[in-house]
Amino acid sequence: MRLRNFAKNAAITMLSASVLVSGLWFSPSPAAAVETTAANLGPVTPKDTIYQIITDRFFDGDTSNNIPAGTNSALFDDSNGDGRGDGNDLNKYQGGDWQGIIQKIPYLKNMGITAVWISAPYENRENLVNGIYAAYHGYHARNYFKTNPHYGQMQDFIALRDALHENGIKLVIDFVSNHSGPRTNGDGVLYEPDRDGNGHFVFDGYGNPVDFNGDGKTENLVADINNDANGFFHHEGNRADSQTSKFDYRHRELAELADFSQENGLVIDYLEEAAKFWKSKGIDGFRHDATLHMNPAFVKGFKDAVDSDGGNPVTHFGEFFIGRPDAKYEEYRTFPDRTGVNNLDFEYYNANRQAFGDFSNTMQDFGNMLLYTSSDYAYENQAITFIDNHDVTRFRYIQPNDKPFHASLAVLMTSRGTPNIYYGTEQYMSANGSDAGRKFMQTDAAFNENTTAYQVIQKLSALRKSNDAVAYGTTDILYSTNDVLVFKRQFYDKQVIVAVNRQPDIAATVPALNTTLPAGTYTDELGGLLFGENAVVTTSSGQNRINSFTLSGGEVSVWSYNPTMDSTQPRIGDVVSTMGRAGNEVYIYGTGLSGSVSVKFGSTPATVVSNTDSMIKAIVPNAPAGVQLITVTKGTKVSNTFAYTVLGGDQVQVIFHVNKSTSLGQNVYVVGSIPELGSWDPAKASESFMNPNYPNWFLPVSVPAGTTFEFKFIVKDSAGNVTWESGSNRVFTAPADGSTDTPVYTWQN
Ligand SMILES: [Ca+2]
Ligand SMILES: [Ca+2]
Ligand SMILES: [Ca+2]
Ligand SMILES: [Ca+2]
Repeated sequence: MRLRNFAKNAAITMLSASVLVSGLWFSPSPAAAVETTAANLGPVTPKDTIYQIITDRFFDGDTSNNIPAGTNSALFDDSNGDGRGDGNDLNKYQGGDWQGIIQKIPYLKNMGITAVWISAPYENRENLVNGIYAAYHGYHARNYFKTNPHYGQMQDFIALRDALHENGIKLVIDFVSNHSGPRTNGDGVLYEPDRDGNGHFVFDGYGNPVDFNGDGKTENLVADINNDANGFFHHEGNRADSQTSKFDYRHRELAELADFSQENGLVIDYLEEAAKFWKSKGIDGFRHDATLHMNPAFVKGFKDAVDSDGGNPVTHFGEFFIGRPDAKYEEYRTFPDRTGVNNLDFEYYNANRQAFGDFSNTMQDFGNMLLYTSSDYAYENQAITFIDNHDVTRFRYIQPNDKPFHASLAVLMTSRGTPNIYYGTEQYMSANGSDAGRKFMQTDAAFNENTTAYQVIQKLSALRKSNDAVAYGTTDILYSTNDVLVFKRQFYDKQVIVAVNRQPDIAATVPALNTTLPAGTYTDELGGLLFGENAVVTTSSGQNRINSFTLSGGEVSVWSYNPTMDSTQPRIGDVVSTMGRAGNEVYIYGTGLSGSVSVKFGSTPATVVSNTDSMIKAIVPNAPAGVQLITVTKGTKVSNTFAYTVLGGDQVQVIFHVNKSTSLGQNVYVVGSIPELGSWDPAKASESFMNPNYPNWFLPVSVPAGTTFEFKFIVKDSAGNVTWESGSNRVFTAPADGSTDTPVYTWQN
């Protein structure tokens, strides 16, 4: 089958693969005009507030790149010929760029934004598909090692990085490793820069590709879906809506985009090196596109390869797009545990739309979502929460009424998770549909720093920074009805209570609430911006209470209790990353972490590199592979635990194959002697196999390179009953690099 052919191709071309792997770093250039590599600022944490920018659609800071040299002027929306984007034809480039983001840093910083997520920065196809569609969005990659010239040259990217970092703002880039460009129109191609005699890419002093071999071009074809000699792409065709199996959504095309064969060692190497190239530019994280459509074994190895390069983990979150309810919920829910890549929180998004948007669900339902996701998600505070994005109708269109709109924003900023604000939300940009929502902010809105929405974000991003309850806390629902929700975030003694009424014109009475707040008066953290009032806590018969109070229409009150914590008691609030291998850095956030502390992964001590009261930088020790509980000890006091998955080493893919006839409801799994295969526990076996050519089942699994392991295939039915194959254990050795297929085994009856 195709996968086996791909693996053979990978073996045949091993020589070129090794050149590719070793050949990515920059030619030493004594004339370097800018420092193109740099340390990052640090990963995004739940203390941050992210702002999502479609680079082309934010602000034009450099009109000279609106029609880059050698590109088609028809890609640029400028009917009136003034050299600036008109904001009319949203299928074309509008002129927004990295210089524009630099110019708006004061606007972002004053709003309390501490991280930006920008469009994929590398070159995309330079044509108009069907004469209409430009790749202004960055999702149609052409050359991962060259900037998108509509956004700027590499020196502009470096200038953006430096300007953001100087202002304490982290830089997250969109990254697309599911596909290149459209399969049609001569796209679905990949290019790379010229190489020097040592196989290294050649760049000028600014980091832009140069014509080293003198053929008049600065690029060379790597792969083409229409002449795919090295098996870079799946060739399974576009996925129809009716095709809903795991194989269909992972191997078939998303909107006819050339789908990478993430099981091919050449492709794995190429994409890992591309991501490492951008990491070397000092970015702070990746937002991974279309993770629903990717091979999780690839994602796990890819994320690890990036984090292990230099050993410093950066942020990873991905777009596992689900609806509600959705049969893929379980796969979505466990994706971060299985890959180390967090999710954009589509459960939050859907629940918000239904509770604060069309009111099709109640505030009680919304509160329930906060509770069950807190329990279901392994790392609920690392889920990236949002009320809308570039792929959906803007929330403002769904909810044009200021009061529930602002209430939704206030709840986003105080809920579990790390909030992400879609650009223009703070200016009430509104549109029906995802494409229409990608408006050009420069022509569509003012950059007004006095809007209520802007101030809600500003005040609550400050609270998120100052009170650990918001970033690290648990969630309790104190009271809920159809229209009212009162919830509490708590991290030990630190607490924040949010009371919200979504009805714009109907007041609601909240009965007296028992509370763990000390007696006293708590002022509204929003300063009455959303009609909030003070809360008075009194003690009666030993119980502290907030007396019955009224929430006016659209009222949101936020009350914070933020005592100084006992600095002798270490407490863990968050850890980045949550998966990695021995030798990698790991960042442990919380309180009481300064002074003489020791860190353990299970019972294995870890080296502490540096520490402050709020953060420890440590090194992942050589602990047994699998989930280990991190603890921090200070004197006689031991912290709470935090689960971390230790990888057994560099990850490669083993693609298992087995012939097995099954009955309806049965699926095939593999279980084996190593943690990656569940350590012989069927409950921790692989995910279910795919069977596009039934009864041949297959599944790529990420395992440590070079490991010899024993395994067996099992079948589980829909009730969870397990049937083991008979016979002796099978044995296989993982490859040293990339991926390999097992033989096609036959189930042992
Ligand atoms: Ca114009
Ligand atoms: Ca421009
Ligand atoms: Ca050349
Ligand atoms: Ca795919």
